[in-house]
Amino acid sequence: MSASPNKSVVTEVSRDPAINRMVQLARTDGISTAWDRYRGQQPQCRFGTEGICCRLCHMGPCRITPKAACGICGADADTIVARNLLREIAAGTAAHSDHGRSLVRTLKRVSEGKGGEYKISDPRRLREAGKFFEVPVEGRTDLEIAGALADFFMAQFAWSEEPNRTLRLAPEKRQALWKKLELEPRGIDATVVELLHRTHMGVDHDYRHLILGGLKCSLADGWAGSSIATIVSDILFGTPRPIRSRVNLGVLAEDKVNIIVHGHEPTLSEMLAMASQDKELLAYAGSKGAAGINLAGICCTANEVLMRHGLPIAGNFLQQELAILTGAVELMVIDVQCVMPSLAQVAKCFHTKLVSTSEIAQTFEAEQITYEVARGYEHACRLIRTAIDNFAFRDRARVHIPRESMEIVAGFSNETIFHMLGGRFRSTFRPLNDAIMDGRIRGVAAIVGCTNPKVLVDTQHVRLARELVKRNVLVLETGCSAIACAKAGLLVPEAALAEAGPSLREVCEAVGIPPILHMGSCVDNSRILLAATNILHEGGLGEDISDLPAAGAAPEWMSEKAVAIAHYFVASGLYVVLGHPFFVEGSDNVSTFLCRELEGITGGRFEWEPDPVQAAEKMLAHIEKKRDALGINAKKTRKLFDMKERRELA
Ligand code: XCC
Ligand code: SF4
Repeated sequence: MSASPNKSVVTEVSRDPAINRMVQLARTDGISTAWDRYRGQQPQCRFGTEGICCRLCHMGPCRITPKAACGICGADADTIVARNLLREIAAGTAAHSDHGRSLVRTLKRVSEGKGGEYKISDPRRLREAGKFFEVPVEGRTDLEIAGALADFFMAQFAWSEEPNRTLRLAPEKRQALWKKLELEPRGIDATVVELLHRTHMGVDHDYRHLILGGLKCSLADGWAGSSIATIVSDILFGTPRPIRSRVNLGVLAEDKVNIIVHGHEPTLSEMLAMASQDKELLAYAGSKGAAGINLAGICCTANEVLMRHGLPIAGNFLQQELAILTGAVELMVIDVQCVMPSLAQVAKCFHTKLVSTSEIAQTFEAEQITYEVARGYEHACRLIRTAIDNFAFRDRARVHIPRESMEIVAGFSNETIFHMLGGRFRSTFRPLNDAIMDGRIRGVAAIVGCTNPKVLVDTQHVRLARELVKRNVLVLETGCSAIACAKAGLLVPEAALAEAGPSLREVCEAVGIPPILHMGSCVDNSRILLAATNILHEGGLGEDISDLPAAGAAPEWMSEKAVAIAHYFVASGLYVVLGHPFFVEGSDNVSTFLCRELEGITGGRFEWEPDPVQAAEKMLAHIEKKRDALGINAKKTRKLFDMKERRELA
């Protein structure tokens, strides 16, 4: 590859020894990884970092410099920075939502009896969703409801005079605010298109107006595209329940055929999970000298199959190249998002086969298959056979599987939390609300998002989570953040309890939930939005998400999807701390708008804070501010009555 690794440099790139060792091994072998290429990019472009390079038309590209305060068309730093940010939100929203759409297509196929081995795994969730979205359910079969619900969800993508109906998942007061601010998206695709239109040369120029447009688009992600993805995944593949598994590169097995699923859409991986249990295939693997078939995940596909099947996770985003570097991966199946194009180069150095399975995603030198829902199981079996056949080509002398692997408990959907908190008789969030109200739990924090070679990988996630639970804040996690904390042992309930503040610990032990809850993949950030809504509906903690003693954070984020997520959290009224800013620092006005002024508009705002301890302090300060506003911090002083008062009371 272009940036050749420097063999002599030994540096720690992560808190995870498995990562450090594999990166070192790559350097010794002369194979470049993201960290080498990161070094090759130094110094990174200042214009890009500050967001003040515009190439939205071909009079440009234009850059804002001390000599040139405007581009050729007259766009200033504020306009340029805001437009660039919006295009990221549009791309992030598009990615999550297209993932949602592909699941809806599968649901539709199933309803028509053309879904192959796919089925309705959670009919209860199907009926609940049908009822909620006013799709008739009475007297209809599951498949009829599934067809109607798929049509309803599909209609959410197209432009409509009506705001997206899925916004009704949000608390009423929030919906009213969106209406007042004209932030309601009217069709997911239409809103993405609108954003691209607005940011075309010569359209929308006022940075405030632009950013509000960005917030509207982000709502089409969180409360529409991503929510649809989560709901349909639950219907098709089952609503997650607590499940135990293991995480980190050490889950790869020296004596088994190792297959990695990497990417985001859970459709094919579901079939692979099923096919990996197939007796014939297991026997075939045995005939080739393998002790079994070991399916493990990377990135959010990993989270999906972990949440539903307890399949092990080989690692998060920056471990994708390292997994192949173990020399023990027979097959890596990739689909969409966060899949590095470098994988083909790394795979070429080993026997690993790389197969791309999405019609929209081709990687040079990876084999391409055209995935069809109706033939999903057949595809999966064929892929597993390919992997088994490849086992013989593994070079045993080059196998280096790090021994690190940690236990993990995941699978905390809202349905599960309801159930766990409610105990035997009634599903309810009440015990959680009570604990927040009486201060044993100070509040709730979401830690989400990617890992990034700009920082010591995983470290910010882990330290932030530790700092928060220590301060008696309940932590919700998704995506690569959850995997980072899992590798550090924080998703083992007993270990996390040991690190939790005494009152958080007491509540968690009493109701039987861990202090850090793994809620799923990145589209499952919609579960976090719903958790906030559920807490509000339970009562006693205000009427809107912005009233809640809650905050969000993405300490190591890198993707455009993370940009969209951060915006829909803020548009939903949450305070969001990012480990590094968006590419907006070239405009003080845009930065001030995002980090200060937005609070007066949506009730949420951004903060940039690279230090995890400071980030925890800031999140806690915000949480305490909200608690004060709710009046739940007021000390309940016991009133002592004198005799006269007692008589009056009687
Ligand atoms: Fe990708 Fe979802 Fe980021 Fe991880 S957290 S690097 S987006 S896999 Ni979503
Ligand atoms: Fe330059 Fe304006 Fe064209 Fe951007 S839109 S490249 S600032 S002329």
